Amino acid sequence: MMFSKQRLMAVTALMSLMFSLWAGGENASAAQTSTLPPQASLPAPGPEKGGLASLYPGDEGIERDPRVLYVDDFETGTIDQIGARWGSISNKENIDLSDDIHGNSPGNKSVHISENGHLYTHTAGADSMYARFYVKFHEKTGYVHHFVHLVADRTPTPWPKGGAGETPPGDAKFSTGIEPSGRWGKYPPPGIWNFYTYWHEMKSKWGSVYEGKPTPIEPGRWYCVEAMLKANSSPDKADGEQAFWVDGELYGRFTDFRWRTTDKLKLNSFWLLFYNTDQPARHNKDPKPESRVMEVWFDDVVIATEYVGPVSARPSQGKKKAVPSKSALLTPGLLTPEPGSAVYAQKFENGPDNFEGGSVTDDGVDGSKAYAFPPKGVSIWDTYSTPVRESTTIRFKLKPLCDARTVSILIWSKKHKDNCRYNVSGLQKGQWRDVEFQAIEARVGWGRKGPSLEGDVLDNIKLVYEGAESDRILLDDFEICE
Ligand SMILES: [Ca+2]
Repeated sequence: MMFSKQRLMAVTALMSLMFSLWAGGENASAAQTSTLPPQASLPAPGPEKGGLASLYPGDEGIERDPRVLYVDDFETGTIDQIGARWGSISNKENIDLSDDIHGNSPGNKSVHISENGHLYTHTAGADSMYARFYVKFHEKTGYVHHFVHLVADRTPTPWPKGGAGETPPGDAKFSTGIEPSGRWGKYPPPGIWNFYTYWHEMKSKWGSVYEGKPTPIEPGRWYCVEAMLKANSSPDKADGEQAFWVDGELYGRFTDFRWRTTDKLKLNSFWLLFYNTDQPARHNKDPKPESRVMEVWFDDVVIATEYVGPVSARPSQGKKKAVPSKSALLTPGLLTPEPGSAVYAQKFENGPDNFEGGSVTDDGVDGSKAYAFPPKGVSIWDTYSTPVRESTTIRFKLKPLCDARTVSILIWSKKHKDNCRYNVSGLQKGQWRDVEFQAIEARVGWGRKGPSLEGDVLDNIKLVYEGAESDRILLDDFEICE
């Protein structure tokens, strides 16, 4: 729960910011407002004063505030276009636009998901993330398995990564889900709001749960929900936080987290998720799971580095459409550094170079040569050498001529005197697969929970898989980029 000391500090910071703005005089504010709405130069009002949304009646123009990371009011575009700008959509056939809107809606449409589906997107990296959204469960809703998540991911991909039951390394990932939970049948569906949280110091491999105010969620009613994650200020400090608000009321605030072990790990991913299985009905001893209707509506997503708050008042013309945001991953180099130039490239047209363990063969990409290797592997040593930076990238193509679906990649680390590992799974016999990953994704240990290759030198690689001695996988278009 909230410490009064922190409240005092927040008020002090707000006052000093206000004083500095006043002291700046007219010229300073004129310079700031040429392209930004005038509200953008105001200090952010805290939760007690309505938040950023109070500066933008009806959310009008809120997407142009520099503190705002992402906006979608679902007023623009088709489901396909919405999926494209978010970057990842799943079970598209279960997602449609609806005219069911909340009482303060400045628009005409919401997004509606049946059974299972998600929209997943990325923002510029930030040290704190506030995600406000409106949500309504179907009046006959059952219990929900997993729901909306805020994520810090060092090596973001357009698609959400799994990770259930895995403790993430402190320099790679942390996340929290704002989720409805029946708390083992204690509350009627969908339950109460709670946090479901994963980070490197979590107590069990299945994450940690944080219950807030135990007010049951009413099915069939719109709510304004806002979840916040604030990273610890430095790697050795346990001063991270998380909090959530319902209709502008603080329901839970949890402090003293050491979410991350490096400042390079930023909050940058948002997962509007509706994930259902039969598990929560069993866990909550739902007496009539067959009568449940698993549907949810979302609207007015605003993600910011400050508290947003519920929509305040009406837009100037009664209704408005936002200029919706797009995933930060769609702007090359914004979130992950672009791979540098190639320090080594091999297409096997002139032989194997220093690759060992297999042999050059035909049937490469587009009728070229490739390198065929058996289960015990292919490796290359002392042929290239490059310091591992954030941008250092390994690329190649694989095509199994056998039933193997997973290839393990081993990179020997001089620094850790152990192999760093990365796995490629889901390979299909007879099909080329493009593999690309950042060198810092390779980590020590079978479960890849140890340290990464960060700060090491990349000068070797080995690829192995399980199979019969006569099995072969083709390797082609191998490339190491700085
Ligand atoms: Ca809307």
